Amino acid sequence: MNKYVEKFVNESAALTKPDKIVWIDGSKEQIEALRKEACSTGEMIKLNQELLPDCYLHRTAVNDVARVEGRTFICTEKKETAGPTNNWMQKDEAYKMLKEIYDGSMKGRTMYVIPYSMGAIGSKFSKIGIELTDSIYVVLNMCIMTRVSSKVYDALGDSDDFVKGLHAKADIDEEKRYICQFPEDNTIMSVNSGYGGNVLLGKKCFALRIASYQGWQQGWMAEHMLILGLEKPNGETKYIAAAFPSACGKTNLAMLIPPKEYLEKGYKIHTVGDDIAWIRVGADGRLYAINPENGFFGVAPGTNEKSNPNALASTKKGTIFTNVCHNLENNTVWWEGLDKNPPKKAVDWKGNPWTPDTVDADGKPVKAAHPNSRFTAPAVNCPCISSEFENPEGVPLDAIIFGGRRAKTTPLVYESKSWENGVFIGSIMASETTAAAAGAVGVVRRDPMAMLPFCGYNMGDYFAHWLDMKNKSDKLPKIFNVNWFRTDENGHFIWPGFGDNMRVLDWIIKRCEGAVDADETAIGFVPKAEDINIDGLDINIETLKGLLDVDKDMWKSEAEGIEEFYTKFGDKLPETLRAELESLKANLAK
Ligand code: SAT
Ligand code: MN
Repeated sequence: MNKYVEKFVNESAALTKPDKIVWIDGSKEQIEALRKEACSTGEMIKLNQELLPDCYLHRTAVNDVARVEGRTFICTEKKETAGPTNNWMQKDEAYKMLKEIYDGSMKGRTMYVIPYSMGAIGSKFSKIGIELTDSIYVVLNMCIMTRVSSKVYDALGDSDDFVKGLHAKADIDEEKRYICQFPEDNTIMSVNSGYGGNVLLGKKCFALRIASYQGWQQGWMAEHMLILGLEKPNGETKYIAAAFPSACGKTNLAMLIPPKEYLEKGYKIHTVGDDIAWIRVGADGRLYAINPENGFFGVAPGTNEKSNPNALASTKKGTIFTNVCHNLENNTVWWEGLDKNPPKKAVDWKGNPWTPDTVDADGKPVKAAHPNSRFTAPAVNCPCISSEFENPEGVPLDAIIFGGRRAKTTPLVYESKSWENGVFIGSIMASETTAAAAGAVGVVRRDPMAMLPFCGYNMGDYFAHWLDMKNKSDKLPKIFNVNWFRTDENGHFIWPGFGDNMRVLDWIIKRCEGAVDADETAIGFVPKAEDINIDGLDINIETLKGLLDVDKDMWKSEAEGIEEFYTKFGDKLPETLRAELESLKANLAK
């Protein structure tokens, strides 16, 4: 056994005092035994094995259903390292405070030791983590979301280069819930939660918060991005990475099915990843991306045969459902937006009996599934998974897309004028908040590169790191911004979205190939309306022009918002970005 792993396990066990320690090897037999055990205690429910083989349902505590940004900390020696957008705790103080909470927290429980690899085991891109947890639910989810295997120890050898993650459910006490990242020590400590993003430590805590810090130190990037391959009728595949905040449709875009007109011509979309991209400069100077994950932790509500058939198909075997509705008619699952046949006899996400007529004390309909209920599905289940999914070299990027959820202001698509301008566009991203994080929903907030909750260091340095990629690569992808969410005066979405987003990807690829012209506006290059293919859509060219419109007055107040946001960063804000803002203001004044 690697002596650093041994020391980590021994020290953590001395602190948390579990009754026993179980070493996870990811084998079928071990997984099956854990499923059985979880079902015997009610932690999981075995679903209809004919309709949903190897699928299970789990409910978290009612107070524990989303990431908790207010209780997520970057713990470093100095506050400046964490920067103005992160909660910070001095790291020694954090360790001290946490040790008290962890002390004896696993008494009467089992500690599981999970060896996992983010990225294919042994790939240059990949990184190793060891998560210790007292939750079988976490073990089983990690076995889907990451590569869990004893082979990880072989890849690690006698090195100390792994991320230490310690998770304890403790009492699921909200007041003592902490999700702490120690990027200077490759350490994560998560306590008093049992919900996905807080406890599957390979995901946001490692693959984004710790990895973004590592990338900054080592010259690569960890981003909150899906990765897709767009295959053209001539067989050539272009790769796109796209950053959107949580629950803004990354999984849907990554698994998009092109509209009929495109399918007939031979266009296809291949999914490489739906949430996280690790990006490095390759030997040829291009940017290459891998998806470090091995599964999809997708939002269930709204996923259906029409919106995302590939995601739905991915959930038909070996999937864990969290906080969805339990359909008692046939022991399967249901959620709002799955179909128009809600079960007549069911249990809601809180564990209460539910029918379509169930109302609360105020007479309002009760939701069967939590809006942030999730499926954890193996990537191999996805019908459109890319042949490059396991490629240890990653895929070369042709375009990077930023996108948010904005009812107004931001046009359907525009292209940056340069890499620097593209970084500026990423840095000013704003989006309406969603149920993926605890707190108000629908409030516009700045979320640079969709990394606000996930950047493990000072965001001013993060912007500088993005700009610095220009010194590392002379073949950088083009940068675009999209917004599928513009609404009309009645609050209805104007753009159909989903599969029809292919039409926008088509324009983006054409721009990368220099095949179409565009109009230069104050904010960047906007398509000529006739270059977006709307054949077969209910939208006419005038509506499309409206979607592409850049309203100078709205953008003037946007520029004021950006200016205010930028002041947070003080002298950490790169001069290049300040100059970009000045140039935007000058363009708007013209
Ligand atoms: O809950 S997760 O953080 O894993 C998903 C998300 O919010 O993007
Ligand atoms: Mn995400």
